[in-house]
Amino acid sequence: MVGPLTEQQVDDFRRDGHMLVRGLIGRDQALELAEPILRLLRENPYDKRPWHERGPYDRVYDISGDTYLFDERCRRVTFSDRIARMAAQLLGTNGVRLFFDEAVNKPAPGAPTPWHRDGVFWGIDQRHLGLPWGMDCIRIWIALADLPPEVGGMAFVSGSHRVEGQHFTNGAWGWMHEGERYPKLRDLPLPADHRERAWVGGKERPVVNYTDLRAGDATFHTGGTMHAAAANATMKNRPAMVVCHMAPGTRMAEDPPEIQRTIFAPATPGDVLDGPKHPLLGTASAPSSDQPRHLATDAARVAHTSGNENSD
Ligand SMILES: O=C(O)CCC(=O)C(=O)O
Repeated sequence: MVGPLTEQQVDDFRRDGHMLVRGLIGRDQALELAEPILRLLRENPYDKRPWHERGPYDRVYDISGDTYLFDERCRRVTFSDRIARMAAQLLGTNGVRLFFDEAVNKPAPGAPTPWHRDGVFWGIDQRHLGLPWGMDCIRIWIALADLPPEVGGMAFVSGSHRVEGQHFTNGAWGWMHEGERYPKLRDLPLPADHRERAWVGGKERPVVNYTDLRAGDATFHTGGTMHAAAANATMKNRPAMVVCHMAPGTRMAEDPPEIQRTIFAPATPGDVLDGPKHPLLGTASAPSSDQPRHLATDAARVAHTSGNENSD
């Protein structure tokens, strides 16, 4: 099992805003996880529109949250104290709070994922926490299939998390925002290799495209890191599981995107996000294992299965 991270990994991540961790979970475990992830996406409780009826940006990949409520195997990854501790190392905090988890699949054929930053959609406020500059949430994207070079995982602009604009709260920027602001970035061909560079924030920066991934390999990035992914031109799905962790003390923003208000309920704007949906994981005293502990989130699970989503 990989983890904890070395000091070098932590330093490199804080400089670049992204990293690759080979074998974050076992390959067999990852290949097995593809089944519930793809099933959850087929049954997607949040978006019932058929693929062909979706808008161009919704067709980039299929996505659905709360995998841990759906399958015990997902739950082991979402609540892994071992993985959470790695996120805490990157943030420099004693433990992290689960922000959310997600099933993601780029079907075949699937359009390229445009350049974007995730944090614009999140509606959280961490400015009072004194995190290392450019660090906010840690998003962990785990490949659930072997991905040959022509498919690959995601590409990142190194250092883009340190460029102005990541401490936003209102989600006013759209999917294509970064491409519109940085046309050279929009036109950058993908997959790029390590020699590609992008002009972002008044500076030429390296673009790193992680390719040739095996199931179980994972990329980590922050909410401010610009990233994109190549089209899936193969005949196979490209499933992934995502876990996103935030620093303890993170608040819901005063002006979050509308959808986040629903997701964060019953929390209201300005509240610290420390309810049962956001358990504390990966503290120094937690066992460094993938065995889910009994957490208050079980209350959320019971509420979910009984169809009452607001009672937790
Ligand atoms: O899977 C992809 O193509 C992109 C996913 C993504 O943007 C993310 O997980 O932050």
